[in-house]
Amino acid sequence: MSETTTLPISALHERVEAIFRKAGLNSVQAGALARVIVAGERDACKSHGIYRIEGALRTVKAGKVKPDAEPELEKQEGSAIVKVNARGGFANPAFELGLPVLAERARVLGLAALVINDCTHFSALWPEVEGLTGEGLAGLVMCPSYATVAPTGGNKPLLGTNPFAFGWPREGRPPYVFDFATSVAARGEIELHRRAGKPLPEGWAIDAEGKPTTDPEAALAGAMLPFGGHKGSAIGTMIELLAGIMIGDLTSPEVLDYLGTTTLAPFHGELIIAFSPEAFAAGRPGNPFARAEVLFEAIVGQEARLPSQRRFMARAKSEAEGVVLAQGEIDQLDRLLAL
Ligand code: NDP
Ligand code: PYC
Repeated sequence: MSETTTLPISALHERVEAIFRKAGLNSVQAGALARVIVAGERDACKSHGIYRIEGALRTVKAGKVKPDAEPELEKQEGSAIVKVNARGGFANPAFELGLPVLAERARVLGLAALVINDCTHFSALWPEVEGLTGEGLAGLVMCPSYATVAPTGGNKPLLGTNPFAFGWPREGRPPYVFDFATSVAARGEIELHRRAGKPLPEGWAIDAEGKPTTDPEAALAGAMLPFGGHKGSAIGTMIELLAGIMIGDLTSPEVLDYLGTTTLAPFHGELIIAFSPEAFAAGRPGNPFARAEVLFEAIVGQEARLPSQRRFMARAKSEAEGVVLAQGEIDQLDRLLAL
């Protein structure tokens, strides 16, 4: 068996934050990045854990993200639209800044949206969703990426892997959360297959000639496919419209034009919509949270699992025992800290 090391979550956070601080990120950026990356490892989401550190650092080095950016809340008293300008920094600190205002507006108005502009976003969306459910709110989160996915019926990269996530709060239990790419798989998964020298499952990608491929290199040079055929293609397009064009930010093809590569983290905007279930259900029979539990019980009653159940189990284990890292990953952290 290969060698592993188990680190307490706080120790891993310290190491990751120190790597970012050493690379010149200010404490706002470094702290928020370390929180999402460590959360990825803690929850066994390898495609958005420490594997993402090098991409973030490459993006800083290429001058495509500002390591010392201070996100700015644009004050619009009473509006349901809360705006945070990331000012060229990462999306995560901008979200942390906007969340309390978003939550307050959603509670007062029944629903509110947080628009983040001018940000670099490389992370999973469930940390944002859990920020909302932690406030007792339901929510939707989405953002473009860069053109790597062919629309159904097409054969060239155009849409992004455009992640889409939803959360519903639950009393005394982890929330109901789903979070996925609108491509068959996240691009990070393709990259992890390439690194491991493993073929892709069929149906994930086409090569540069538009032919189906299971070769990760050919897939990276060709195009990924949307999940669910025309349905995923349409949802991916909706995300380009709402979280790109509608919020006055870049679409996935524009992101690729701007960066000129998919080896750097994408620069665009993000849309987060928060709902107060109590406000929507007011005056109607039944408590929405109690009714939701009936639905969840019926799902689990069929031996189906709820999305994020695997992640919450991994989290409980990591919180009890620490995060297990392969020796290669420990070496990678040491190397990055020594840079
Ligand atoms: P997955 O296909 O791995 O998982 C998607 C969701 O489905 C998860 O909530 C997962 O829960 C759930 N799920 C998986 N299997 C089942 C099952 N059998 N029954 C019920 N639920 C299930 O996600 P992707 O590979 O598509 O995406 C991975 C991550 O990549 C996401 O977090 C996404 O935000 C991120 N991403 C980010 C991008 C960006 O630009 N920032 C772009 C694209 C993706 P569980 O975790 O518990 O397994
Ligand atoms: O995994 O598809 C992905 C991805 C793109 C940008 C960040 N993650």
